[in-house]
Amino acid sequence: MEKSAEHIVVNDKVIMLKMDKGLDSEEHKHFGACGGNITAFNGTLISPNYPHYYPPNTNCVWRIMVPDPNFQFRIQFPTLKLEGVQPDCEKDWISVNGIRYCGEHDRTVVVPSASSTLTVKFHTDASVSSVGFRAEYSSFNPAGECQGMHTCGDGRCELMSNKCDGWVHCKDRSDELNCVCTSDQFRCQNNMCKPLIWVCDGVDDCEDMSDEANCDCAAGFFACHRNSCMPISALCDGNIDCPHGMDEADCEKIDVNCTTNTYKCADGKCIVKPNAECDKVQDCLDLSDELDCDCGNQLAIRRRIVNGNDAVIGEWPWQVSLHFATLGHTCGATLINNWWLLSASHCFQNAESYRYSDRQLWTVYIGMHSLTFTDSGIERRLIKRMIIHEQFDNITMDYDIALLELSAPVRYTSYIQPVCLPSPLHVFPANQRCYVTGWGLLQEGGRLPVILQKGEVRIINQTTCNNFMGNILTSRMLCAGYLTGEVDACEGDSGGPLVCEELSGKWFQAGIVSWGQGCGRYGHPGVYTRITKFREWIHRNIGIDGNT
Ligand code: 4AZ
Repeated sequence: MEKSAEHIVVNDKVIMLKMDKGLDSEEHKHFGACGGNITAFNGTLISPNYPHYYPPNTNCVWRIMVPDPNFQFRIQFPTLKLEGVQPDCEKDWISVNGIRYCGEHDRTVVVPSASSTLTVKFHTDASVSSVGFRAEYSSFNPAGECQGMHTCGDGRCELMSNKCDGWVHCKDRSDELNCVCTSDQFRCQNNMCKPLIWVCDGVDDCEDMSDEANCDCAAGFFACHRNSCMPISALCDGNIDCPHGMDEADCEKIDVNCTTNTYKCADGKCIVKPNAECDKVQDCLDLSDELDCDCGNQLAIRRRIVNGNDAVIGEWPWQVSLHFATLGHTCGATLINNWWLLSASHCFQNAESYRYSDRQLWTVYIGMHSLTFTDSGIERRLIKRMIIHEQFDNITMDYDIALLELSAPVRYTSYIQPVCLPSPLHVFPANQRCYVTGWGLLQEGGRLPVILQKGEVRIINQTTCNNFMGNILTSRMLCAGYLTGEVDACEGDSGGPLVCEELSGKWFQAGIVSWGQGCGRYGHPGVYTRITKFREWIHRNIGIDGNT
């Protein structure tokens, strides 16, 4: 058996013919069969009736063997929705080589098996049922598949230089496990190594909070944020060292030279404080930093659902759904004031049979949560004026920004609020947790949701992202998501927002969903239009005199 993927597929097809039953997933779906003995290098298992609810009182056993004993299996679950609660899983469960899994998982669960056989059991009790599972199993040769490279649990090969560098590259995190930390790294409680400079920076990089624990500051250090420590010399030095720029806040340095680390007041004076706008502290002598701050407020909700996918009603009150002709939801947008929406230029480019550039063919829904129109308080508008950025390039996707003027203004409610637009110098630091929201496809090539979806993504450093993407990003673009894929925007989310919460509790829009190679793919995070580059353009076009 050779190592190339093509061979695996070819062999797989040959070997699939030898299966005990007609065990291709389609046949399971059609005949309701479940379980059986399989000899294959890779394949797919689904629960009976998938993607519809599985039947009660079901027991299935699959025994899977890889034809080459030098190979090992891994199995991953792109969908796993079973009644029950981990770890007991007393209701419905699936087990892989004796370990049970149940409940709802909104990210792929990867189970390395370290063995050339897989025994997968599926059990359901007599009570409530759910969507079930879709499992993809594949095999790899741990001895030689990734010569000179690291083999991830899902078989991907990763450069050795990516191993133990603090960034997770493999979906199963195996490139960051069992590392010997270097002198400039911190050893997390879970044994991952992270750069020392990430310790006590307010971001849970270890994912077990160990890099953010015990952050009481020693002499000569000050607390940045959530007890994180920095040398005193970093205070008010004009450089942003702490998350949210806390080390440059309250420095009382007004009328300093305007640089990339300063905020410019309406009177032209600069202050050494990043993200000073609308932070509920009056910094500029002319008070301009706290003017026009009726934005970015979540009025209808008190807390968010952790790790949920469905948004809570009123959680993203600036989110707008743009419906094209008879196609229904087609793009997202955000409300930036009573009259204007922000969206992506590429949503309004004509396609073969659709005149997307015709403003009269669009309908705008504001205050929407479910595409079924069941919520009260939805405002419907037409588009009076469409402003596409004059430098939009539909090949490179540069300048992917558009403004839409509403046919009539909207009144703000708990469910309809504008988002805050960041000043050109607003900093969204790498690793900051932000949210992308929209009614886009749930998976690449998948279906559209009915309820507004939210996904937590992290801002990715521009240089890191550009390296990954082959240097095709411009300075008007920003990456967010995960280099390993997983949470991402997709078709239909375009034009919608990437928003980040500031310490003041206000939400600022960092990006507009623009493009990406596929959705949630490994090494291809979502690319967004970088809003800080456009506040002056936005203000010029909607008739507000910008101060920057
Ligand atoms: C799209 O087709 C699209 N994964 C939007 C965002 C992304 C990919 C595609 C990002 O509108």
